[in-house]
Amino acid sequence: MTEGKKRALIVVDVQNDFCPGGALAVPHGDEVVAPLNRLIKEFLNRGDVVVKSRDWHPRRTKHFAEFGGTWPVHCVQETPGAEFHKELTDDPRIKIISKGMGDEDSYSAFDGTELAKLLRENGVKEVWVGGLATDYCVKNTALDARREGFNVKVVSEAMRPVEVSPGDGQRAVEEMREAGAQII
Ligand code: VGL
Ligand code: ZN
Repeated sequence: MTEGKKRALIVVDVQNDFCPGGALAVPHGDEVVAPLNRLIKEFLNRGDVVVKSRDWHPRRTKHFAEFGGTWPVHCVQETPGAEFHKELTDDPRIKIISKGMGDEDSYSAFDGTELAKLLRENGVKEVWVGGLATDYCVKNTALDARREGFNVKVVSEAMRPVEVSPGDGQRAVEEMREAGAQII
């Protein structure tokens, strides 16, 4: 293990349902794949930690409009929509974190998961965050990473917003910056 500033890359929810053609498509969502693949390669080559989070919902959850929530049915466990984008790099060294298994809207990859523990056990000090969507899961993951005491870098070219309201993407960026995340 490297001394000092060990890094982790957190690839947030790059799943079919968040990409064009998916159930909750993020405009241009698939454009994050190429820059993320470059980062995955760089991090793995250096021996840094790479984590992929995935939205991993039961068919019935209050997260879905059908059961009183906000969103169309998406990323249901074991369905094609919940699979990672097929071009996203796969590697046995990558750790997978599943989230959203309950009834609450849980957007952060830290919420109800072992992510903070996993990062600490690996001596991580700094996390780099990218993926989908900027204004939900990327934002909440970056904010929680700050709360957990990590240095945070958010990779602009490797994320896209869903923008339920126009401007949500830019507001999310401001919020992350105000929380001490560096936008690169
Ligand atoms: C997400 C909306 C609903 C996300 C997840 O991954 O950003 N957004 N569930
Ligand atoms: Zn979801």
